[in-house]
Amino acid sequence: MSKNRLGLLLLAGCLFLLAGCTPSGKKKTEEAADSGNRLLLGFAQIGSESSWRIGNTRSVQEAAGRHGIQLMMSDANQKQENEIRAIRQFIAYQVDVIAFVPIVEEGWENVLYEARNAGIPVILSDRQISDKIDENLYTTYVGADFYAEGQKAGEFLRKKAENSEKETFRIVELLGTPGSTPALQRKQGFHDVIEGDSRFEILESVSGDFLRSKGKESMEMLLEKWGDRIDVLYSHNDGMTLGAIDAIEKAGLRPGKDIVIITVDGEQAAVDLLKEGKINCVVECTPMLGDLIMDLTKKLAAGEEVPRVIHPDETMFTEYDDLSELPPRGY
Ligand code: GZL
Repeated sequence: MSKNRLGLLLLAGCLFLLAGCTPSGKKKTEEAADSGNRLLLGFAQIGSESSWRIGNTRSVQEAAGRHGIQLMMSDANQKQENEIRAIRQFIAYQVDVIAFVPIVEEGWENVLYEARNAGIPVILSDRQISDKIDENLYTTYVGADFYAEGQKAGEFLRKKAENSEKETFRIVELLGTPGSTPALQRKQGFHDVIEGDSRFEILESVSGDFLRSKGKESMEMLLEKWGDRIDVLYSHNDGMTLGAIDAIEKAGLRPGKDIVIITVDGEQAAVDLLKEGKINCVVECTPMLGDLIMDLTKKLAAGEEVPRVIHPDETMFTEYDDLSELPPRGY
């Protein structure tokens, strides 16, 4: 075959793909649904910043295998621009469905318009985008109710106060990634529960970016600044809490006793420390979203209606609970 002819064929193939059609002229989605071919899901993951995130990635990979869905997964290494690039690659490849974890809530309009123009449905996984963005640019959100998680943390602290002779509780807070849904809503939910209650005073809230290393650094700074005036640590994820506990013990203080510790995620390491009395409350946030995402992928590829929001069931583990029968956490 002459070089010119080969070039023309390749160009035609690219044009078909870009037009969102395979040579048969049908949308890949219709073709996949009709012929029973494996659906192709593009999943843009944000990184591996915590055991929670690693568990979330594993959940998606294992569920894709169980559901017979072909998975293209990218790792953004905590950078939004990498996520956006990956979503553009999924669009060019004409995947059947796109799912992604918005690392922060802002900055997604353009790439989501491109996905809609390509006729590819989008699932928000784990975190949400800003409500200032056209809500028609994605089909559904599957993930936690972070505001409720913050409320649970606040309600535990109120119960702790009712069971204590202390009159006042001075609180420091480790925040998750600035501008991310869990950081914004875990903070709001907690503050709304304790607001107006004179027993509680927030000394300072600082970011640990959901990282163990930054959780330790931030807690060292807070201990340096506030010392033994700190009565409570509210930390937005277990990874930062583990780092903070290192700092607390290095300062000669007893986590769970000198400083009440409330944490979110429910990793095995945090539950183990709860059983040891070094943590007082673990609010669960499950990373096991894989099966929910695959169910949604199949429904969207088949053109079925899906709920706008799906929250997995979540609970809380505290020092008042009998944890002897608690099964392994799996992350
Ligand atoms: C919450 C998730 C958060 C976890 C952190 O759903 O987005 O990101 O709480 C993780 O552990 O880094």
